[in-house]
Amino acid sequence: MHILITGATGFVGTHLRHYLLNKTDWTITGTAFPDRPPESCNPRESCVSLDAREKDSVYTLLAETRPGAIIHLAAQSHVPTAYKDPWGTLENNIQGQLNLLEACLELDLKPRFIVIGSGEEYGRAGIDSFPLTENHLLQPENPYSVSKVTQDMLGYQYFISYDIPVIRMRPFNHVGPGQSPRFVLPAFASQVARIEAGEQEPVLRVGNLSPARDFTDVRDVVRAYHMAIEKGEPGEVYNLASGTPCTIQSLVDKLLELSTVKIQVEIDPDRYRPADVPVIYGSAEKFQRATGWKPEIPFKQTVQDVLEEWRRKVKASPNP
Ligand code: A2R
Repeated sequence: MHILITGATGFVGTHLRHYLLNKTDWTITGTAFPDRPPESCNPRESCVSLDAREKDSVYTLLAETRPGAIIHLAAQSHVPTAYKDPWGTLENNIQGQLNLLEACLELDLKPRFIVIGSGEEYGRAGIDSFPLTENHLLQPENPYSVSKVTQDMLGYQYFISYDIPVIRMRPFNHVGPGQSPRFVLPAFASQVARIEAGEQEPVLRVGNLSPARDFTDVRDVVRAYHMAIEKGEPGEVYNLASGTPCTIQSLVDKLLELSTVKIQVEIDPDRYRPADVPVIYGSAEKFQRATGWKPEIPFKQTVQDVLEEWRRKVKASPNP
C-alpha cells in the first residue's frame, strides 16, 4: 500500500509518519510546503514539496504516485490566524482539498481518502447535547470551523457523486509533543519551562481559563487515522474525542502541579478570542464501534510529556 500524507511535516503529520513507518509496511509520500524543506526521509518514504492550492502540482503528484490512500492533513489549522485572515484560511483549506478530490476524479483514482474536519464544526451547543455525536447540528463559529465544515461536506459530496471512498473524521482538540506554542498547552508549558530555567519571571500569562475542551493525545489520534483507513466505512463521518471535558483552568493546574517552582497565574486580555465556545466535548462511540479505537494515553501523561519537551528545548537553546 502506498499512502499520500499532505501536511506531513506538521504536528500530526510528523507523528503519523513515524507511527505508520513503525506499525505498517506501507510506503509513504509526504508533502511539505515549498518554503519548508522536508526533513530527512526514511527509505520507505519520499518527501516532496507541494502547495496544495496549486491544481497542476496536485494533479502531477497524484498522477506520479497513484496512492491507495490519502490522509489530507495540510491546512491552516490555527483559529486566531483564521480570524485575522478569514479568506486566506478558507481558500487554503477548501482549495487544497478540492484539488485533491478533482485530481482523483480526473485520474480515475479511488484511494481511501481521509478528510480531516474538526470537533469545532459543531460550535456552540446546549448543555443537554453533550457529549456531541455526529448527528448534532453543525453551527461553526469561526472561519477555521467554516473551512472544516466545507472540507467535510466536499468529502461527502465526492463520495455521493463519484464514489470516491471518503472517510470523514471530526477530531476534537489534540495535544502532545511537537505542537506549535501558538496552541494552548505548549504555550503554557513553554512558559513554565522558561520560568523553571530562570528565563522568565514566575508569572504564567494565560487567556480565558473557563472554556472546557475535549483533549486527545496526538499519538492516539494518529493511531485512529490508521484504523480509519483500515476499518472506516466510506461515506461515513466519525468523531474522534476523549468524551471528557477539561477546562483550561484544570490544564493550568496540572502544569502547576508538575512544576518545580512556585508560579503565579496572570490573565492577559490579549489572549482572549473574539468568541470562545464555553464547552465542547464529543462522543467517539461510533468510531469505537467501527474500529475498536479508544484513547489510551492519560491526559496527565500528555501534559507531563509536553512539559518535558519544553524543558529539553529551553535547556538546549534559551528562548526557543
Ligand atoms: O502553515 P505551515 O507552513 O505550517 O504548513 C502547514 C501545511 N500546509 C500546507 N501544505 C501544503 N499546501 C498548503 N496549501 C498548506 N497549508 C498548510 O500543513 C503544516 O505543515 C501542515 C499542517 O500542520 P499543522 O498546522 O501542524 O496542523 P496539525 O495540527 O498537524 O493538523 C493537521 C490537520 C489539519 O487539517 C487541522 O486543521 C486538523 O488536523 O486539526
